[in-house]
Amino acid sequence: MMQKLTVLTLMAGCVLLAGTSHAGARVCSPQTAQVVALDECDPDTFNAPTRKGGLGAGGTGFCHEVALSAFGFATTLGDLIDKASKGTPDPGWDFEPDQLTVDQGTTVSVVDQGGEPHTFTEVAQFGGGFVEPLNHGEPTVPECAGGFSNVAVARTRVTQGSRLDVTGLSKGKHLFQCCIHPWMRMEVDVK
Ligand SMILES: [Cu+2]
Repeated sequence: MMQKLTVLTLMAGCVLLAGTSHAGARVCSPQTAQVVALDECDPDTFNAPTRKGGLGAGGTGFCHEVALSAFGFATTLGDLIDKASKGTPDPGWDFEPDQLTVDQGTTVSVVDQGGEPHTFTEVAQFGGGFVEPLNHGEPTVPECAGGFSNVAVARTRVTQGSRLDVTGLSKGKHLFQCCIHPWMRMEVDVK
């Protein structure tokens, strides 16, 4: 089900971008592999103009709280944190696909189709992110340390509707995770 959805989404994305004057060839080229970051947030609600303080107070509350936690570390995290702390994080928050095999030189292009900011951060080993209550006891991996105040982390951020291109990957196995929701993990194998 999720696989099918992803494929349809990618096709739609390709057509959409091909219609614009710039990025068409690049996005639809076989040398680009797409990854989709998914979450359970409604981007429209999240971005509602009624929001207070710029982070969706007019929205559902749920995603609003999670977003604030990502930036401020201080808000109640509700269901998401509850599930994460029990070791059963919400599977709706995910990178698709879970594994990708690409030729060297391929651009891995990550689009965020949820309503939340994520990061697509290469790590030596999977582990916790920088929002400790979401880590299920795993220590923060060094690559995520400092959160968005660390420019190396900030540059891997993918906000709702935006795209992050990862280029120059060496041959071998690469691990990527979200530094906010650390159960969002995937492997890219470069041939
Ligand atoms: Cu995330």
